[in-house]
Amino acid sequence: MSKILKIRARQVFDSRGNPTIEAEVYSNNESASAICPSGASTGTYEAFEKRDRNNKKYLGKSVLNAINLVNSKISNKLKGANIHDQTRIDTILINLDGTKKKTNLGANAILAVSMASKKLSAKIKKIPLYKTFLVKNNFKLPYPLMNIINGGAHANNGLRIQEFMIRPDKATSFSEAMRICFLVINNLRDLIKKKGLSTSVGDEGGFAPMINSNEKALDLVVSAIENAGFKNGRDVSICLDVAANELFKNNKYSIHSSKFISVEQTIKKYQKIINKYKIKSIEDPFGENDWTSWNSLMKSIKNVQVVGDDLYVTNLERLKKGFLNNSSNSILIKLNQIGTVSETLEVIKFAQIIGYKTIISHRSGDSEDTFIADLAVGTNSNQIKTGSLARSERVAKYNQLIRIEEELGKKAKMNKIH
Ligand code: 2PG
Ligand code: MG
Repeated sequence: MSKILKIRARQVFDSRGNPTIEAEVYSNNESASAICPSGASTGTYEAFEKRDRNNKKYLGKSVLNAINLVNSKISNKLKGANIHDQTRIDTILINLDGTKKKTNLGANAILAVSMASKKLSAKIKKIPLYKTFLVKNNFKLPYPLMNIINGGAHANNGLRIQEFMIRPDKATSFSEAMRICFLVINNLRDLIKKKGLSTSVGDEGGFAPMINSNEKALDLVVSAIENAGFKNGRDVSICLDVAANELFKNNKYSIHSSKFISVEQTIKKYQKIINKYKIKSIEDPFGENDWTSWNSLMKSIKNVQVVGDDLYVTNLERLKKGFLNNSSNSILIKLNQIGTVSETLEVIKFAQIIGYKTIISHRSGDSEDTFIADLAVGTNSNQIKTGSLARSERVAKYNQLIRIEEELGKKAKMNKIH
């Protein structure tokens, strides 16, 4: 049995330049580390991210208290634990914290330790990380959901919808999926340039041109798909993350323009853009407490992937509620919304049992850590959403999937989308 000797944490920086936690777990002369990501458009029900709000040195954003907790309480408690027993490690962490939202230790402290432990176990066993999750053979690669135009809380261009993504449905291998996205992105860059707009990128690597209407952004994406030689809705599909929590007031939504309109009108507009732009997936179309509207949308559209992110926050209780309410047909998975690897796997397992698609996701504040690439393959998740082909913290995850595909060789298959 390999035991945990000690755990050390340090403050590093995420892709937005904000402090975050890297934890390093030690055992048997080996160690492994993991970095916790951080969101900007967060759901109210997410696990708690611990920051030093009153410490002015880093404008209240440092994570030094959480780091002290890893180095003292967490390290002491996990010393001697079997590194290969992830469930027990995570249970110890959950119990040590003792709160529902992990407010004592902070989900960021807990998750960094949980992921680093998982990595160390794989390292000691000398097996690739993706082989240590739920799937034992017949590994499949996820389809990338590339966020090629950034808006909402991830850019300052006034675009109401947060993420305009493409999914290369035509691809029969992961490398081919990358090539298709590469072509569309390059064509999109040319189109944006021709319009005299900026081709600089937002937090997730997608372009963030100063356009202020969803439809103008969608027109650009369709033209880029066509200019690249593909058919929209067949070879490449458009997928959206509305992040509607940010666009909600007094039971009304301002998704389609700055004007707040009723849920019925909002659904009509959704139907219109779904048909016009052949949109195949919509994430967070309504707010995190608005269960009725989610259900109404599910009843009014067909053949569209409806994804719960802020709605479920990778939380089993909320997913069960959504299932009973027929709120969606897929779930976005973010480790730091719940705070441990084991709880994340429980949610994925349940989602797959009830027939929901699982989409593994980065956060808008992310790092060079590629844990989620392995998690996507190791859980047979249909899709992975990890930004565009820009910014190394995004590209790192795609590159890891290319390595996994290469290692699997002829056995590598793409997952099923439909
Ligand atoms: C989302 C995510 C990731 P954030 O809303 O899906 O794209 O953004 O990490 O800011 O919550
Ligand atoms: Mg989202």
